[in-house]
Amino acid sequence: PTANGILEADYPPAFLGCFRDVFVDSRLLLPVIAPEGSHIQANITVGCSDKDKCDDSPCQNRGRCVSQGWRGYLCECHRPYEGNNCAEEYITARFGNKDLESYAVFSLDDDPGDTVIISMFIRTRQSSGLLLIMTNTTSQYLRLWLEVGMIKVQVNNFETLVGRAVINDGHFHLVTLKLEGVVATLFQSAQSQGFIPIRLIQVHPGDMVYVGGLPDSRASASFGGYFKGCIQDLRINNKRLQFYPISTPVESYNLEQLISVAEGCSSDNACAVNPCLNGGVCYSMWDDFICNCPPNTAGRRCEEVKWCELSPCPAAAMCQPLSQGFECLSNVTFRLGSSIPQYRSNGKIKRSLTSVSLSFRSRRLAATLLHAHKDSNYLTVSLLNSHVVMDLQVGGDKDNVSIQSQTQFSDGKWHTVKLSLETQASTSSWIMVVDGGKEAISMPKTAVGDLEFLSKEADIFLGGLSLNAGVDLSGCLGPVEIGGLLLPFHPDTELNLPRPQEEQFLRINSNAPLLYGCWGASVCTPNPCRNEGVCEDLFDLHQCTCSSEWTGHLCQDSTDPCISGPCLYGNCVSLPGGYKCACEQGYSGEQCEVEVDMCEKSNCSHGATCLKGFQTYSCLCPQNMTGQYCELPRLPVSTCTGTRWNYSCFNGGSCSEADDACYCLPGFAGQWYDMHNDS
Ligand SMILES: *[C@@H]1O[C@H](CO)[C@@H](O)[C@H](O)[C@H]1NC(C)=O
Ligand SMILES: *[C@@H]1O[C@H](CO)[C@@H](O)[C@H](O)[C@H]1NC(C)=O
Ligand SMILES: *[C@@H]1O[C@H](CO)[C@@H](O)[C@H](O)[C@H]1NC(C)=O
Ligand SMILES: *[C@@H]1O[C@H](CO)[C@@H](O)[C@H](O)[C@H]1NC(C)=O
Ligand SMILES: *[C@@H]1O[C@H](CO)[C@@H](O)[C@H](O)[C@H]1NC(C)=O
Ligand SMILES: *[C@@H]1O[C@H](CO)[C@@H](O)[C@H](O)[C@H]1NC(C)=O
Ligand SMILES: CC(=O)N[C@H]1CO[C@H](CO)[C@@H](O)[C@@H]1O
Repeated sequence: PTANGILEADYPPAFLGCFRDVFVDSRLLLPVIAPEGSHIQANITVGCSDKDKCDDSPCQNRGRCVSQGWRGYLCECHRPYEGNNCAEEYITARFGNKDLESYAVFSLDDDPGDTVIISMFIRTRQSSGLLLIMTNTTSQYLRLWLEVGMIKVQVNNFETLVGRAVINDGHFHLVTLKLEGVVATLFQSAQSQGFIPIRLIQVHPGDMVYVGGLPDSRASASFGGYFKGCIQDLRINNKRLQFYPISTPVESYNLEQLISVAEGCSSDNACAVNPCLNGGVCYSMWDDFICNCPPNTAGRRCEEVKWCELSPCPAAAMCQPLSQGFECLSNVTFRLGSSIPQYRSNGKIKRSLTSVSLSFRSRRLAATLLHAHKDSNYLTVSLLNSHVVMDLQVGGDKDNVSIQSQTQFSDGKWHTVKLSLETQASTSSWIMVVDGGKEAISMPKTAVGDLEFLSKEADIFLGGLSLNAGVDLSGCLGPVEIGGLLLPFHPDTELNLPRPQEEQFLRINSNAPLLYGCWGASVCTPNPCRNEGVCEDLFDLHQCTCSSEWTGHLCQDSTDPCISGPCLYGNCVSLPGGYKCACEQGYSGEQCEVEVDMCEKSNCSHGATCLKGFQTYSCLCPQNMTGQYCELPRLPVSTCTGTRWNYSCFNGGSCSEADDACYCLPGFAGQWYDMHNDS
C-alpha cells in the first residue's frame, strides 16, 4: 500500500492467484466480505475462478485474443482497429472532398532507426495524386504518389519503384513501404510489388511528413496534384500519424497542419453534374457514378448513340456506326454516261487529312478513280496502264509527288487502295498500300504536306476529272474515305435520319442519280458462246464453258478433228487425240495432200520417157521401140506397091503382091495401111 510511503516499484508485482484458510494467530482472515467502499481490500473476489477470459471472445473486429491466464487477456487487433477490445477504428481522413486542395503535415520527434516502415490504407478512384513526402530541411528524401493508378516510390530523389497492381478501384488497399537499410520493398495488401536498392536514408527528429499534398500546389502538381480519396491508419513503424485522434491512447507523431482534410470517407456526389447523356439515369457510387443508359445508347456516359439501330440508311446500304454518328455504305457502278458525284467539305472538318482510301473494281487500263482540286492544288488517284497512281500537288506548283503501284490491278476484282502520309520528325512520305501489301512509297519530302486543301473549298469528284469531262471509269467504287471521313454516295434526302456527325463531306450534286450496287456490263446476254456454250460473267468479261465437242474462246472450234476435213484426198478417221487420213490412190502424206509420182516406179523401159498423168502414166518410146512400156522393138515398115493400091505393112509384116495385103508376123494382126486414105 502506497499510503505507507513505500514505493510500489520496490516490490515485485502484486500476487495473482488464490488463498484460502489464511489464519493469523488462529484467526481466519480470509475470505471476508468487505463492506462497500472500504479500503481494507481491493481487487479480491470470493472464490477461485481460473476461467479463460478469451472464452468470451472479447476482441471485436476479428481481433485475436491472447489469454493472459488469471491476469486477463490481450487483443491483437487487425488494422485499422485499436483499443483493448479492438472496438475502436482509426478515423479515416478524406482528402480532396469536393475537389478541394487538401493536405496534412506531421513532424517527427524521434529517430525511427535504420528500418523505416510506412504503411496506410488508401481508397481512391483517381489515377494520380500525391500521397506522402518525407523531407528534412534540405531535401525530400522520400516520395510516394499515384501514377496511372499505381503506387510510385522515389527515394533520395533518385531510385524509383512502381507497384504492379492498380489501387484506384475505389476499395481500401493496405500499402506498406519498407526501407530496410539499403533495400526498399513495396507491398500492397501483404503482396510484394518488388524492391530496389537504395542509398541509406536518415530520418531525424524535426523531419516533416506531408500527406496528400504540399502547401505549394505547383510542387504538388509534379506528383499528379493533390490526392483525392481517403487515408486511414497511417503509421511510420509503430507510431501513428493521426489526422483525427481516437480515444485509445496510442503513440503518435504530432499533427502540425490539417488543411481541408475532412473526417470520415464521404463521397462526392458525382451525379450532381448530370454526367449521363442522352437520357441516361445516374446512380451515385463512392466518388463515382454509373449511368443506366436507355436503349440505343452506350458508353460510360451513354454518350454513344447506336445510330444504326435506328435504321437510318436506305435498304440497299449498310449502316456503319461511328463514334458520333453513322455512315451508309454502298457500292456504286460507273458506266459511260453515269453521273459523277461531286463533294465538298462541310467546313467543319477539324482533323488533319493524312490518308485516302478507296475500293474499286474495273477492267479499264486507265481511269480516274478520284480527283480533287482547288487552285493549283490537286490530288488524283487513277489507274494508268493498270497500275494505281497517285498524283498530289499541294502548296503551289513547286512541289508535287507521284507514286505508282508495282502490281497491276485492272483485273475486274475488288481492290482496296490506302494512301497515307507517314510523318517522321521533319520528313514525310506518302505510302501506298493495296490489298494490305505495300506497293509504293514516295521519296521523303518535307514540303509536300497533308491534304488540308480538301477540308477547305476543294471540289472532289469520283470516276472522272470533272463534271464536264464526264465519267471515264467503267466499273465500281466501294467506300471512299479521306482522312477517315466517308464520301457519302447517298445524299441526306435518301436517309431516314440526317447524319449527326460534325465533320462531313457533302455531296454537292445530290440530285444526280447514282447506280447503287456493283453491276458489270451484260457480257452474257445475248450469249456470245456458240454451240450451246455456257457463258460466265467475270465482270466486264465473259468466259465460255464449252461442251466436250466444242472448244475455242467462243466454243467455235469442234473438238472432232475430222469436221474440218483435213484429209485432202482421202477419208478422215477420228482417233483419240487426233485423226488419221486414209488416202485415195495416188496420194500420200498426213493429209493426203501429196500426189504420188506415177513415174517413180514406172515400167517404161528401154530408155523411154515417162509421161505423168492422173493416176497413170504413159511411156514415150524411142524410135526403134514400141509397146505400152516400150518393151517391144519397133519392127520395120514395108511399103508395098500393089496392083490395085499402094500400102504399108507394119511391124515386120511383108507385102503380098498377089492379093494386095500384108502377111503379119505372129502376134500382130490387121490387113494393111492405105497410105492414100490414111486408114
Ligand atoms: C485494482 O486493479 C486495477 C486493475 O488492475 C488497478 O488499476 C487498481 O489500482 C487496483 N486497485 C488497487 C487498490 O490496487
Ligand atoms: C537530408 O536528407 C538527405 C538524404 O537522406 C541527406 O543527404 C541530407 O544530409 C539531409 N539533410 C539534413 C540537413 O539532415
Ligand atoms: C460492296 O461490294 C463488296 C464486294 O462485293 C461487298 O462485300 C459489300 O457488301 C458491298 N457493299 C454493299 C453496301 O453492298
Ligand atoms: C511537278 O514538279 C516539277 C518540279 O518539281 C515540275 O517540273 C512539274 O511540272 C510538276 N508537275 C506537275 C504536273 O505540275
Ligand atoms: C510393171 O509391170 C508389172 C508386170 O506386168 C506389173 O505388175 C506392174 O504393175 C507394172 N508397174 C507399173 C507401175 O505399171
Ligand atoms: C534401137 O536403136 C538404138 C540406137 O538408136 C540401138 O542402140 C538399139 O540397139 C536399137 N534397139 C533395137 C531393139 O534394135
Ligand atoms: C494404083 C496406084 O496408084 N499405083 C501406083 C503405085 O506406085 C507406082 C510408082 O511408085 C505408080 O506408078 C503406080 O501408079
